[in-house]
Amino acid sequence: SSLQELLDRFKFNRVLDSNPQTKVISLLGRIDGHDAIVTMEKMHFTYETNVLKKENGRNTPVLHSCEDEFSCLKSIEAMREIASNDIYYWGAGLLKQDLNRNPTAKINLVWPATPVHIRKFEVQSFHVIRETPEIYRKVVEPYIEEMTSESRLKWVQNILYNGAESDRVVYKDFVEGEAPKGFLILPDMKWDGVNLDALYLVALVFRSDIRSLRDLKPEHKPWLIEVLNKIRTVIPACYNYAIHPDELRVFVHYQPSYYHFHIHIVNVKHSGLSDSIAAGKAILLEDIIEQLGFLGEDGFAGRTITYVLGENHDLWRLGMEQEVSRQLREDGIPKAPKIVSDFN
Ligand code: M7G
Repeated sequence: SSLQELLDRFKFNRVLDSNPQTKVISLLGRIDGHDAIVTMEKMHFTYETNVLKKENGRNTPVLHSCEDEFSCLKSIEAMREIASNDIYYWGAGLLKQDLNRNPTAKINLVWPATPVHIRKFEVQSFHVIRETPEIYRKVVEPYIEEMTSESRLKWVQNILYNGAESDRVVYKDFVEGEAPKGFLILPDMKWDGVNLDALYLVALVFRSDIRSLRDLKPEHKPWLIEVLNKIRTVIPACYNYAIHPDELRVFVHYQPSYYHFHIHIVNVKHSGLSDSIAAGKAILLEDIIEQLGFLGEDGFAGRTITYVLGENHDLWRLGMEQEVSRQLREDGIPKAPKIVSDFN
């Protein structure tokens, strides 16, 4: 079925999360008897675009920065003034839309959604936890092994080997026989693919021996430097230099949702991305590379990593909850007093 057909059969159940600031809403429902999560996000505005123009007397086209019919004010088709007072005016407007160049919203569907997906989207409480090498081996590594199942990473395999989203791949670096070094870059599911202020790409590596940050060792350092430099060389050129190499936030998540090594590439301007670029989740690739020069031969396997974990994450009930309490006791942090609720 197409996305449109699937959405037509969506039976609403409840709102998982709604955020007026990021203008994102996530709904849980069912399609053909299976759980489905629909996320809708209102799109941001565009103002300028860079286009290649050929000029008289020149052979090579030159890049121009300019407005187009969808640039903020130019796109207003109808206006209703709400009120005015002294030097202040406010109103509501109807903007020109276009399915390709100026869509209204980005719509994501996960179907059939697993309980892991549903819990990830739901409002939850978060905790700052310290993952020591010991707790990693005891609790996290067995979990990661479970989460690298074929079905969970099918989308990654589909992109790398089965041509999924192949028309969207912006860069592919793959030399036969040199698979451990290769990677490809394509638009992330989080990006509408139109608005460069919200540019969000993901680089997937072909090698499958690195499940997360934890598996990175000093021997990977030269390779990571190469990957980062290719990202910074290729991406600005791909987007007509509307974005520069030093305007790319290049980072890795810990914990990630998918345990096949990948790198996030995001416009530095874009900060409204819930926890995607938050301290305690995103680690700059530059910092990872630098640290590999200081960590021993075990690399990140030997380091304590502090991050933010939601209570809905499986790791919370698999042992992180007890670990946090244990650490607080060990650190001598006083227990929070019991708070009696006077609300009724
Ligand atoms: P992560 O750090 O493992 O998870 O990153 P999180 O950021 O979702 O917590 C995985 C990245 O891959 C995310 O930015 C996803 O939006 C993106 N992604 C996930 N899937 C299933 C797809 C997909 O099928 N296609 C593309 N292009 N991106 C995806």
